[in-house]
Amino acid sequence: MRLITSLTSPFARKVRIVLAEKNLPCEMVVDIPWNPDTTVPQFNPLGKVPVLMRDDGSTLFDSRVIADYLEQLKPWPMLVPADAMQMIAVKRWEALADGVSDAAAAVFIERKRPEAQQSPEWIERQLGKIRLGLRAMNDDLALNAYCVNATFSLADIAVGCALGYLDFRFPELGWRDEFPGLVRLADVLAQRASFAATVPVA
Ligand SMILES: N[C@@H](CCC(=O)N[C@@H](CS)C(=O)NCC(=O)O)C(=O)O
Repeated sequence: MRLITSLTSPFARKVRIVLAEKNLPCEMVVDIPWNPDTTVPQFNPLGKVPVLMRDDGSTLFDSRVIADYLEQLKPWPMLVPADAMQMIAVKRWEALADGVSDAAAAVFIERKRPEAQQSPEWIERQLGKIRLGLRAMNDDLALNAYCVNATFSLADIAVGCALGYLDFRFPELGWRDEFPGLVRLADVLAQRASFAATVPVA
């Protein structure tokens, strides 16, 4: 297997962490989808990373599909619970955390445009999603050790990647000052080898 990835994408990081947690061998191919010479659209018509290339030449995207595929490929250690309702809970967390990552990535890209073309209203709308998303995650986590059923899962991976992306691109947001539950979770996750090995780098 090969993973087309960037070293900054929170979605690609999610998949890289799942691969590491499951100890699945996978070649990393770094490709920045924004570069003019990117090959990503050859493998994903949407032009986004991550893309998983299977050994039979077929490709999988996006990160949620890839994570689900890897769970089927190697169910242990289990990152998505077998129980249907717990599985839905994990996927809901993943959707929320990925939504925060989506909004953050959108702001980052918008701010790279010439200043005169940027829309402050649109940026504020995305920042609102980040703020409310963080609040919802912090409230839902409450005093629990992990997001779902006190057990490390794909939900924690998605949340950790969203928080890591905010630390990387938006340190000025200061989310750590406001959301103590998320700080506690992020600090626990940072100790895992899979998280330490995939910290975003420019
Ligand atoms: N929903 C997708 C989102 C992937 C995504 O937005 N990737 C960004 C990097 S963070 C990307 O490749 N953007 C390039 C583009 O939008 O053209 C997933 O979960 O894989």
